[in-house]
Amino acid sequence: MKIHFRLVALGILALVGGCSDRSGGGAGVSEVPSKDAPAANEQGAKPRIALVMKSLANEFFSTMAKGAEQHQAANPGQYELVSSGIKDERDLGRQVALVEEMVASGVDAIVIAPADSKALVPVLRRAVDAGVVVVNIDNRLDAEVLAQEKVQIPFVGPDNRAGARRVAEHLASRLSAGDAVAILEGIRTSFNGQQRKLGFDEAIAAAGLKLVDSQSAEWEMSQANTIASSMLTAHPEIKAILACNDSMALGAVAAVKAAGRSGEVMIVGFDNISAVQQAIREGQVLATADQHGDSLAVYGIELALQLLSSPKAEPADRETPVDLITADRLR
Ligand code: ALL
Repeated sequence: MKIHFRLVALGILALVGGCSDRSGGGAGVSEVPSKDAPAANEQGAKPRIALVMKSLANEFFSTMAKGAEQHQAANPGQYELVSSGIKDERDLGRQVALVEEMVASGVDAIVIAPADSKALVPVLRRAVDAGVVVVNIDNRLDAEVLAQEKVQIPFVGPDNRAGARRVAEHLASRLSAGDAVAILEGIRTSFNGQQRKLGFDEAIAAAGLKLVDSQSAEWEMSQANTIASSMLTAHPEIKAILACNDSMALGAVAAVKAAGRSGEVMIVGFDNISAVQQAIREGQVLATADQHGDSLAVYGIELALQLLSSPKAEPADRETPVDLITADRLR
C-alpha cells in the first residue's frame, strides 16, 4: 500500500516538474541507513523529507531547491529528499494537495514555504496529527490560526520587515523629502509580504517621502508590469517603485522602460535573484535584499532532522540572515 502511495506521489511530482532526487535511487527507494544517519523511521530506513515550495517559475525557489539538493547530496546517509512546488503563486489548492500527497506517501517530515499564511494551517495540522514533523520556512504561518488549530509549528526564516526597511532606507538616501513613491505588494495574505510592506512604509515615513499608490501584483512579474505601467500614467511624479520581491521589480523595470523613463524612476526589490543582480549592475535596479534562498530550505531541513532524532525536543524558531545588496556589493 505504501509503495502504491509513493508511486502515485512520484508521478504527480514529476507532473509539476518539481521532482528532484540526487541519490539516483528515486525518492521512494529506501536504502540501509549509514552510520551517520541521525534518525531512522519506523521501517528503520533513512528519513524521507519533503520540501514543499511555492512557484517554481520564480528563480528564488529554483535556487532554494538546488541548495536543498546539494545538501542532500553532501549528506546522502542522513535523509532522502523529495522536492515539489506549484506553478502559479495563487494555486493554494495545489499546495494543499501536495501536502496531502506527501503525508499519504509516508514522508517523515515536511519543510514548507506556504503560499498563504492561513489557508495551509489546517492541512499542516493534519500532517502533524499523522505523526509527520512539520517545519515552516520563508513565509510564517499565521499565529492566530495556529492557535485556533491548536498546533505548534516552528518557523525558520528572515526578519522580512527589517530587511525591507534597510532596502527602503537605502533608496530614501537617494531621494528628498516629499518625493513620490509607490509600492508593489506581494499576495496580501502572506505574512512575509505584509512585513515587507510594513518595512517599506516605515522607511518611507521616516524619510518624509510621499506614498502615492500601493497595490498587490501577487508576487508576479507580468502583473507588476501592468500595475506599474498604470501607476506611472496615473502618477507621472513617481520617483521610485518599491517591489516586495524581485520578480515584481523586473516587471517594474520593463514598465519604466516602456514609459521611456529609464534612469528617472528608481526601483528596489527583495530576493537577490540573478536577473536582478544583472539589473543592479546595469543601474536599472538600485538595491535588493538577499535572503539566501539557497540556504533557507537547508536550515529547515536541519531543524527537521533534529526534531526527528529527538522527538521530545521543544521546536524553536530560527531567524536567518537577510542582507542589503547594492551595486557596491556586486562588484
Ligand atoms: C516569498 C519569498 C520570495 C518570493 C515570493 C514569491 O515567500 O520569500 O520573496 O519571491 O515568495 O513566491
